[in-house]
Amino acid sequence: MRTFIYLLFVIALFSSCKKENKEQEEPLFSGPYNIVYIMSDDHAKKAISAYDTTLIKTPNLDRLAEGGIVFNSAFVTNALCGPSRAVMLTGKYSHINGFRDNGDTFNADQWTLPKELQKNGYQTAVVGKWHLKSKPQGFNHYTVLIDQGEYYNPRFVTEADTLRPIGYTTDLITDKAIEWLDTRDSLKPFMLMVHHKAPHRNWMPNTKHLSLFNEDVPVPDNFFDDYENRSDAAAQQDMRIDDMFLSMDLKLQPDNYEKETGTGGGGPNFDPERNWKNIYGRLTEEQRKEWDAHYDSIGDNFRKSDLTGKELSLWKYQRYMKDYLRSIYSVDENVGRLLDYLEKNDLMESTIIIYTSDQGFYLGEHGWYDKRFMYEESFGTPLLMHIPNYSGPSRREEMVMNLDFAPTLLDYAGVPSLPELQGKSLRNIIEGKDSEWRNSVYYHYYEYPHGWHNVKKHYGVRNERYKLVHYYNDIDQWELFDLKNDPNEMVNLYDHPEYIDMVDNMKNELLKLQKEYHEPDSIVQKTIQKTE
Ligand code: SGN
Ligand code: CA
Repeated sequence: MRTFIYLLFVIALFSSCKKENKEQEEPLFSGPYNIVYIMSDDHAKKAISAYDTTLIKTPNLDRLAEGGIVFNSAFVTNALCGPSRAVMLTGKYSHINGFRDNGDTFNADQWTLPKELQKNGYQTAVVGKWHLKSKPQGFNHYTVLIDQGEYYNPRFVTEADTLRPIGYTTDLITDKAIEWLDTRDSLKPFMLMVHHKAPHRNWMPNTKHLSLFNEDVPVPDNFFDDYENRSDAAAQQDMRIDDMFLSMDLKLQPDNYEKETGTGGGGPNFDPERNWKNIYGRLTEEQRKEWDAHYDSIGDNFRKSDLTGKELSLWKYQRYMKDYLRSIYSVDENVGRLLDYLEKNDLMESTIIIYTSDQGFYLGEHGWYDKRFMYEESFGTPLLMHIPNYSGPSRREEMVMNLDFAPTLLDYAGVPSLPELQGKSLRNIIEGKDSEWRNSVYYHYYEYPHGWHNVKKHYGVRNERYKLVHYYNDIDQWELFDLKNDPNEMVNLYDHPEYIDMVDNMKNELLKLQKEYHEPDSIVQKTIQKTE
């Protein structure tokens, strides 16, 4: 039945284009929409020119945003890969969907968006990073990377096979996505999820882009943060650019330096040099030649320059940023390839396109890389949407979340939402139907003390102006920030006498959200104890 309705819509759309007399035009395509959901890994908003033109030009992402919507205040519920993906698939917070940190295994038997769409006549496919451990369910087709995946010559698993194509992963993921689009049943609506590995650590660009970004990149004002006036959690993380590995992060070879010095966030048993040897060893001879042609001289210069102290930190920052931006260049190029395909195949008028990241990332703010914290850089995430025939405002300020993706896409698919979904359909904002959008967002991060980077467990609430965070477990400290006067979150106002009432207000809001989202009592109690 759905197929039939879809076919009618397609016919209606086609005939509407042919008619000369405007008054007799059929209504524009109104669904069920196709969905192309593109998600990269660790892409900071600041590295998309639709948000900020300082670091990089991303013409294809901007092209997606043009005529569409740029969400300026999009957030994740838990700034880590697996948890974010699980939220997207289920429309529920980590404590409900059961996937709290990257050490968990996703319970794939639970309700998910692709299963629901499939049930309602959609064809579904996912290509790229998966990282949920259990086998994908609810997809007519999947080609996914194993675990984190590799930047070059990656291993993919499909429902039938293991593949190991030669090439650069961002290109290959797009190839596979286009192959699927080409072979799908074109009479049915579809949802295609394209999950890039890039620009995840260790930021390996395509060799053809190694010559880009040779100018130095501006250094954030708080790069040399001393973490004063913050909770101890900020000082005790292990994600400083200063502590990056010379080998796997900065791509030096062992003869370029005396000894590896970084801590790199992986704990004492992680062996960066062995890891780098494996990664580098995966390159084909030809790839290695192109790689070395670029990095050999960087290594030679590094050895000769004998950098120390701040100079060394800044050298690391520049090395990191250049590889990060080059990796994004390829993501942008490949988004362009996909858009070209959709345009050539007349799919733009019937397809919702989303570009987002599994969370934001630090590009030197507080001296950091990685994510996890509820500070703006990682809590925030890019969100660009193409909606066919959209003519509303191109920027939206409402606080939206990755929690909202499932309800939004159900809405555009014409499938009723489920009461247990915890997000809201963005269509309400997009079509101006909801004057009562949420005015605060709730966050909860769990991966501690296991996992990477030593970021303490915390939860918090943010409204338009203020943010309250509680670090717990082996610490019991709070932070309050005024985002208007202190956008870089450098001054914790929690103990400031002038903010006693504000702290109270924010705690009440926090409690309200914890109850609304059904946090377990053990968590709610941690807030209540502090409220009395
Ligand atoms: C890897 C990285 C970490 C990163 C986690 C989680 N180390 O373990 O730096 O925080 O992934 O990232 S690496 O040596 O493998 O690069 S996530 O995006 O998958 O959550
Ligand atoms: Ca990520």
